[in-house]
Amino acid sequence: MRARELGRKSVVVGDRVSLVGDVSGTDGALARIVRITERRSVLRRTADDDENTAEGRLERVVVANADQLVIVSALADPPPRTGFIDRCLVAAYDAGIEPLLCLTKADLAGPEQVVGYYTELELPYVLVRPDSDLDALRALLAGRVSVLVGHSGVGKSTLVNRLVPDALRAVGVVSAIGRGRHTSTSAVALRLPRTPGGDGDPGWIVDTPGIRSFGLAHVSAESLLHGFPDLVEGTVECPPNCPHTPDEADCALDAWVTAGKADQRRLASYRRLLASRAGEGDPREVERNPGDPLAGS
Ligand SMILES: Nc1nc2c(ncn2[C@@H]2O[C@H](COP(=O)(O)OP(=O)(O)OP(=O)(O)O)[C@@H](O)[C@H]2O)c(=O)[nH]1
Ligand SMILES: [Mg+2]
Repeated sequence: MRARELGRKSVVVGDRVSLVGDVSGTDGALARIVRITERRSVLRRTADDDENTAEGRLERVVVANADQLVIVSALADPPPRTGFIDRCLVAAYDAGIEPLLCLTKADLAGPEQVVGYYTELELPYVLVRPDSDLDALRALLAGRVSVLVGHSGVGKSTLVNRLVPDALRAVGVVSAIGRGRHTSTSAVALRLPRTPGGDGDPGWIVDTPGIRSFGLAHVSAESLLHGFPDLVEGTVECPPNCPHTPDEADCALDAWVTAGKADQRRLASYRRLLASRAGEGDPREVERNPGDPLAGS
């Protein structure tokens, strides 16, 4: 039970709390959460990007005290969306959580396109297929709290069940993004099991329900840039208070891209986020980027 003075939505997955009462864990035991320890990190998202809309103001804490954001993207079925991954990167940098890209369904398609898009970023990534061993991933999860985020059907729960065989997380069939049912409906933190020969803490993993979009209304326009470390250095030559928008003739980012220092598509993605924060258009609209099948968010 939660002590009443803590309020309704105060405790989230990952919180460290103080309990009073019967903490034996036996059937019928009752304990009360009386205090929430100060959070080391808070991963948030909003329903959309615009703080002037009701959805934009509706901020959700996804998880507290995570060290690592595992961005789970299938290489096919559903297809990868770099716009979504870019949003997750912004949220991770904003929350002070390290990102890790986990590309699932590598048995269905190759990772070249997605990995190529992030070349300048040196974003760590792992590939997962049904028959791959998960040692590399386990090593990256060890000793930390990691939270899995991704669209519905990308294989988060499948992965959790492989990592934590006792987890028994429900696994669903893939339906069209945004229209189907999400198999997982709440976030759950699970302790990773010790592996034979593995020493030290194997870490914790948090499975979350699939999300349609990662709204960023809570991230300021300046902080958006932190999700694009490959562009940051390019802004050094910008005039003071440069908005970095396409119509800003003196913005140095175009020259930065022309000089081959960053990928044109990353700049386009950053500018789409800027525009979406300003309330221009629906961030979930994939059709706005017809030239780039990867770009949807
Ligand atoms: N071919 C292939 N299929 C996979 C792989 N991983 C998961 N799947 C399948 O993808 C479907 C969806 O997997 P889930 O684990 O339920 O996906 P999820 O991300 O937890 O989905 P939500 O709970 O809705 O967010 C299932 O039919 C899995 O069997 C993989 O590496 N390769
Ligand atoms: Mg799931």
